[in-house]
Amino acid sequence: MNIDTIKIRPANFDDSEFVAKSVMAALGNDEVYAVPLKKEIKATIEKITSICQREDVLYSWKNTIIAEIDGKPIASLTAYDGTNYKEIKERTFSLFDEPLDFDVDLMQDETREGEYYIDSATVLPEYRNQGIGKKLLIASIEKGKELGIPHVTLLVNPHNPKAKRLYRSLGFREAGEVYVFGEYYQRMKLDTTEPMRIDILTVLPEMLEGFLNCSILARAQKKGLVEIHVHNLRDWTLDKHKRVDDYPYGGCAGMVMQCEPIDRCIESLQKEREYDEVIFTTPDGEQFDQPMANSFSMKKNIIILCGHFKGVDYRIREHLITKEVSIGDYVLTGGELAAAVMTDAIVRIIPGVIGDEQSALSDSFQDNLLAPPVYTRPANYKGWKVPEVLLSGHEKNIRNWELEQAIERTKRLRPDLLKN
Ligand code: 6GU
Repeated sequence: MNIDTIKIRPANFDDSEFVAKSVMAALGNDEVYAVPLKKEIKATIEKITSICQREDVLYSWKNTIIAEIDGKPIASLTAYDGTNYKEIKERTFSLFDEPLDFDVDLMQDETREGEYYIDSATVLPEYRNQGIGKKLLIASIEKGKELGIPHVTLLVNPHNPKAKRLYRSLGFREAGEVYVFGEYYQRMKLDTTEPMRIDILTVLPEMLEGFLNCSILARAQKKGLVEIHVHNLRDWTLDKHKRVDDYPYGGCAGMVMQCEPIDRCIESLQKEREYDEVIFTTPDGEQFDQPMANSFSMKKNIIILCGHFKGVDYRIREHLITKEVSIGDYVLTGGELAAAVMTDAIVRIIPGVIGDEQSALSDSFQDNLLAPPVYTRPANYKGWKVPEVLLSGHEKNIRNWELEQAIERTKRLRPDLLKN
């Protein structure tokens, strides 16, 4: 299976049975996927399906998004606005006519106003551990942001460190415990209003300032969608000559950036907030690409240390750096351009940064396809003509043409992208 062929879409009424099974499986009942189904399970599925078909319950198809492959649903996620939670919860549970095996009255509220609450997410057993749940979570976080709800929250079993790590990687942080379904759960919360923050550490801040104060990056900062701070490492040295580098031990050529200014700067930042990643730009790092940009853009706070001269004292890389990244197989004079490239790629996919939400997603590389050609007026310039189909106004033909072009160009120019 290629995870890029997965489509995420809102559920519809006809998905209600799939939603019902997902909700049951999320409560630990994988028997819903057995063939043949046990009679009593079948009856429960039917009952819960009738609940999921309603629009005024927690587990409504309306609150659900679906992941599908070739038109077949393989995973679902149910999430809702926590406003009026109590009332909707009471209605939902009153519809279960069988006794529940936990005491609803002892249950604390799972969510409240101001939260977009991810109630449950379930992937069919044969599709688990392939990143599908993460895709659904990302789509759901986007939806919470679009709805303008300040927090996205969810509960995780405290004994499931893997799930917790996944949520943390998406920006969720621990926010207390709640007692529900007869057990204590860890509450996790993601702030949708606090913008992502990028701190860039460099000995050449001028090199970045122009770039950051232009066009889309400047607008994103003004709109409060991202905060970018540039730190001059010379401000962090205790050396009276403001030196930040020194000769290498062992006597080879070139200079090496010293530990102290870098360590002091990172330490002072980490005192203020938690950082998800401390990135070092270096030609021998892991190659930067679109999936890496996507994953960085889901983080809350990151530090980028720009490499320089011959390199940095290796102890910094051993003790402080969490990821080493290169932007390609060539050597630059410093890491500033690499940091700029990465920052640009990360920021432009933050929702709201590019006016047209669609455009960042329909880019080259987002679906492993190069983008189709685009044209604008006039339709005929010096006899150079725009393809007929684009002037036809026929939406379906135009989308088909674009897809054909994208595939043809990828086959011709970047066949390596189609390999998997
Ligand atoms: Cl991240 N730094 C430098 N100095 N050169 C590079 C690079 C980084 N990526 C490609 N070349």
